[in-house]
Amino acid sequence: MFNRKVILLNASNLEKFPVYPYAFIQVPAVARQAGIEVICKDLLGIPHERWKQTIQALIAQHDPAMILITLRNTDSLDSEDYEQDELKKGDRSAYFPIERTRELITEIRATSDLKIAVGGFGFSLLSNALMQTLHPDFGVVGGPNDFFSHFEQIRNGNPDSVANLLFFKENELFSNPRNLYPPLADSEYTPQAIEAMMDFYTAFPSPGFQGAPVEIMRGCCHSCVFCAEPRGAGTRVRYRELSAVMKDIEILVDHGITRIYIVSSELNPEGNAFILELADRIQSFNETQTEERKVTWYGANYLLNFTHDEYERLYQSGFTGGWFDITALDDENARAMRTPYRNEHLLDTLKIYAECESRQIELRRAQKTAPSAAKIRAGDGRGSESILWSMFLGNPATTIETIRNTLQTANREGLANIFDSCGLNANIRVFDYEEPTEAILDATYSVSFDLQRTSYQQLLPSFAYPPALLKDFSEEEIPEMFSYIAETYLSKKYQQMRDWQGFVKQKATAASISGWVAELLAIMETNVPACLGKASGGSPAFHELFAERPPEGNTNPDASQTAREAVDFLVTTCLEAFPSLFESLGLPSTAEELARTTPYELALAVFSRWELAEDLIVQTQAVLPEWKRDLLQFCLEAILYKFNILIKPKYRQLFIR
Ligand code: B12
Ligand code: SF4
Repeated sequence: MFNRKVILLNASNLEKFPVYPYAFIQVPAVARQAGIEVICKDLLGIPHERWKQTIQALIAQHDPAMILITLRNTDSLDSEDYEQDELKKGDRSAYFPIERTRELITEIRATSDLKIAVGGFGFSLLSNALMQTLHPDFGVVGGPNDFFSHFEQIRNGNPDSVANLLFFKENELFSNPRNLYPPLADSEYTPQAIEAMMDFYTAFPSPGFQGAPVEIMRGCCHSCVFCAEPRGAGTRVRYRELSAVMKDIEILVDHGITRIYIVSSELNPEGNAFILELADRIQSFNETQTEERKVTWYGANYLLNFTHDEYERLYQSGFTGGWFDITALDDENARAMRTPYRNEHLLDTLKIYAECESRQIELRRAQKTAPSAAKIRAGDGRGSESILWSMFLGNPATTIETIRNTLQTANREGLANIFDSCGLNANIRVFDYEEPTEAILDATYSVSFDLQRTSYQQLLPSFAYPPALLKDFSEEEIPEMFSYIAETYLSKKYQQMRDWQGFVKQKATAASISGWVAELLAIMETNVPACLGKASGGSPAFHELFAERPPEGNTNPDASQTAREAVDFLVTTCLEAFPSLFESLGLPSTAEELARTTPYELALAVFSRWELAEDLIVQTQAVLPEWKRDLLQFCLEAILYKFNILIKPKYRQLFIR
């Protein structure tokens, strides 16, 4: 009879974002059912030199029957985490969890003869290759149910019939058939497990506890090219008993945890019924609780399939959001990436999503100003005041046309004017199982442990920018272009980024502006804003705009407003005085037209005539007298700046075929 204890280690935590591995909750829960106790230890923060000592101490204390290792992530999937400059900025080392796990196995082998088994999501994705690289005694793909129920048999050297098990026999790798287990039909959390989880977050407080993970389903019936879920967790969705989910939530609440991180492929891969039922259960639970015991919950991913009423039901129950994996507003791209989104429904559901988010923000604002009705607790996930969306636009199927269609559609549907900000990834992590084409492989680079780029090796972090974009843009230019289009044509973010004082200081002087005002007043009657001070040639606030340093060393809070008013006045008056000049340049020729225009429409107008901003300005050279030409140039630049239009030759194709 063996000691019914095993040790479970993790050397794959991410230093910049420590997460208590959910495997430390789930694996012991499954093992408990087979009467096996699991002692968990995360090696984050323990220097490599002390690993041996740590392992020896654990073995001495617990006398385990085997050592298990969870390999949650193969790497961070984020190319920035493998760039020297980025790492220096964050003062951290590069993240190579496979290598760390290999080192851990070496240390264990040097310390004991115990058998070693490796499992976890990262392991399950690349199990054969990782068996060859890490050479543990056993590997487990997916759920450990059969592993624990046949534990004694495995230890006795008879692993043949154990589902999901990988092992070597005379150096040959065997991989038993896979069983796709459902999530546990009972509660997973224990008071001890909760205590260990919260101790972890006390030790690693940044960014800190983001909610207790609670699984509700496993697997996904869709097959988005860039997603590991169907491969790692299976293509059949297996739901968890809601009573088990609620049992875990209640245990967590009893231990003071009310923020829940729902773990699933998506919240609604096969429809909304299941997640709405969960929402109703949580809502009923919350109704019976005191304010500080009410639960809020969020889920990593959800498909944008909810109606207004359904969102309302989710929010009512304490849902605080999640995110979604759309690639582009372009059906061809969606088809190539096999996402379940098509514009016919996507555009409507994006609008519904934004409307519902916006309503939530308004409600939260109202609640904040009425503290007696306060329903928002610090850190419950309901703090955001922005409406965000994101796209996997840097995907292998992205072409210039994908971007052109996306920008055009976003403008046509008014989406750019709804979202406060937009996130676009510039490249993707490449894996063999995504079956990359030759073109993608040619564009792929891997990063070695010394952060040098090498040819593609899937066990190393490997990334590819969209091959079609690399024909026109360099690897540096793609992220730059993406962040530009995200803030200008896919959201309102550029509006928050305007530095009107900086613009005025760079493009004009106090004298030139006073001169333009005087000339304009000589040819037309108009109301000069107070900041420009009609007769005196500018108010004190106006002159402060041009001061070398802001008074008393602080930025003048009104300066930007003054600068903006001054520019608005000059542009509006100039449009009114010389509409034909703007018309001849193909630009909006009245203040009303300008107010109605969008960055996209302006970019289209500008790119249909000019390749460079300088070319546009050169067109005004013939205008006389000189003051009028200078004012016109100032106004043109102000219009381009206002709408964040960058006229770069390479950007033209994003608007014009
Ligand atoms: C929720 C989630 C998050 C949340 C976590 C919240 C929380 N409090 O736990 C957040 C957003 C914080 C997050 C962060 C990250 N995540 Co994440 N995350 C997930 C998600 C959706 C669920 C993770 C989870 O807990 N699953 C449940 C666990 C227990 O499953 P499991 O590890 O597979 O374990 C099961 C079996 O494998 C087995 N098992 C596990 N270990 C062992 C060991 C042995 C010996 C045995 C026998 C069995 C066994 O038992 C478990 C029960 O069946 C997964 C995808 C998924 N569906 O799993 C991605 C996923 C794991 N994350 C991923 C990544 C990349 C990250 C980040 C690196 C992202 C980043 N750059 O910041 C960080 C890493 C954080 C860290 N410090 O480790 C990737 C990993 C891909 C890869 N190739 O490595 C995944 C697969 C998603 C994806 N994009 O493809 N993540
Ligand atoms: S729908 Fe979501 S979970 Fe399913 S394959 Fe696509 S991205 Fe992955």
